[in-house]
Amino acid sequence: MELLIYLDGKFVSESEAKISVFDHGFLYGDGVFEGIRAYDGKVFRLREHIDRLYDSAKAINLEIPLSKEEFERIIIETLRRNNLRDAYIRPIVSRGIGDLGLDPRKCKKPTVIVITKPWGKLYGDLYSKGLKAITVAIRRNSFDALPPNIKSLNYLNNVLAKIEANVKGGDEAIFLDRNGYISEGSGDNIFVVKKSKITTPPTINNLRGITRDVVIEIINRLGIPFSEANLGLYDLYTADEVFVTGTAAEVAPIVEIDGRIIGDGKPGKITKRIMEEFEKVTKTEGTPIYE
Ligand code: PXG
Repeated sequence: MELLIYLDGKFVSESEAKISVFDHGFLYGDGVFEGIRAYDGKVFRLREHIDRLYDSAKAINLEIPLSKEEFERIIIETLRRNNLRDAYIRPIVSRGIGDLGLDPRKCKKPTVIVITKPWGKLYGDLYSKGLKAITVAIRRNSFDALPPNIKSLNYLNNVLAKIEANVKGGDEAIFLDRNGYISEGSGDNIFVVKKSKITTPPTINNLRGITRDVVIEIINRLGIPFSEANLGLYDLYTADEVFVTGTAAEVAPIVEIDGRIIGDGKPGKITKRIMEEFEKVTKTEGTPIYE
């Protein structure tokens, strides 16, 4: 059975879910998106993702033609129509159909899409073994050019990082910003543990992840010393533990960076504790799909 996709007010099958070649989302990456998860029949941090979607749209001067409540209802309805309980949810809002020119004023109506798919673990057995990461030569988009805080359809910067990691044999890429500060992974935020203290970069040079926020809540609840601070390569290479966080990645341990073994080369104690707590939170919280 084909999955049903929400496309501009209708539910259509995957093979019918097509957009125009004149859609500026396709022509210029002019649009915004989100990546959301449902765990066991509940959508995790739905309102936070919707808020970020609308903030991304605001930042690119795109007005989403739906209220936040309507958007949430569409997401729930798409999951119901596909009978999903554990799912990846991808809302997309593009500038819409326009002309070949850049001018967004030619686009009269944003295109609204919601894709939902069954989903399990991103990294399989790497959650117990740990991931090998590499820092990439390509720098993270700068906040004064294309702010990484906008979750836009323009993900070429991230795709280039992923390609570099693939070529160099890493499971995940780590970006530096143009000043050489640690930024984030290709699709996740990064945390460093040193002497039982946890640090993550401030969000000027990375996307403020919803998972990042959840993990900071967990860290504070566990009473582990925490700060946001700029980090360099030295801090990564000499860390006791490193982990990344994201909707797709969840909380994933990094055990090697650029050939340096992190800690004892196995997922660290604090990382494992946070992974356990994160799993508990995703199991208990969320907006119910079938009530
Ligand atoms: N940084 C970037 C650049 C991201 O794209 C995160 C951090 C983590 O944010 P959340 O809110 O998810 O904790 C993301 C989001 C994928 C994939 O297939 C991953 C993301 C987005 C789209 C696809 O791995 N991560």
